[in-house]
Amino acid sequence: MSQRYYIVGNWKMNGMRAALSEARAIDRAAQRLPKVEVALAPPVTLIAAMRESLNGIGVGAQNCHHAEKGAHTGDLAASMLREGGADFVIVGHSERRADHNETNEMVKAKAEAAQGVDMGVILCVGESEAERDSGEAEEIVARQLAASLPDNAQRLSVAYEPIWAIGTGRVPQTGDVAKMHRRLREVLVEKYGDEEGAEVRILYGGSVKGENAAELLAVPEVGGALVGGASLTADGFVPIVVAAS
Ligand code: G2H
Repeated sequence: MSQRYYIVGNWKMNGMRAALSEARAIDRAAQRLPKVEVALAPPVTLIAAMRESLNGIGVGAQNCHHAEKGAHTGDLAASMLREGGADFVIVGHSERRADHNETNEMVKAKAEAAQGVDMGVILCVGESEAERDSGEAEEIVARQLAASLPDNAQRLSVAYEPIWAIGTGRVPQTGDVAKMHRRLREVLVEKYGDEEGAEVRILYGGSVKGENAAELLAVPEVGGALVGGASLTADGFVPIVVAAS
């Protein structure tokens, strides 16, 4: 298993050029903390500018189309994102599953498209509040993951993001995070085998902040964090990177 925590900021639909100063401050801090792998996924409009001005952190995209090219107005192929400066893609975020009706099959195809042009993939899964209340969350998310996984584990990370914890300030009990990550590890090992299945990092996402990062990162099988709101400023994000160092 990789020793370094992977801390990724998902800027969602936030950030104009003025926000590049925050990215630069995050980059400077990350260069002082080489034990942590840090990355940002800004809106597409900022990918190239970040790639040019940042040295110590990865830059990625928040989505890609599954096709290589063609008549898909407004979409972007993984190869285009890569040429534009992205070295990984987030796929299957619950906001895209909800806003764009993305299915597990589509998420799998997007992950494979990104791997096909040698990009990293962060594949998101997570349960709704009703699914959590049903007492079946682990099995529901395990099935979602199994159906979304690409055929190989090349440059793959998984992000477990309970939907009810996203942007709400609520986080699961660490015991529940541990149970879920353990179950997702089983799915990965079943799919890719003992060795490759153990290498895939499983990030936690959902209201991660400087104040709760150390506790969440200490949970067994948590290999990093996917951070939304708190990643938009250096003041919010750097303490999370420090907690991972
Ligand atoms: C979950 C997370 C980032 P936030 O979506 O992927 O967002 O940290 O704002 O809950």
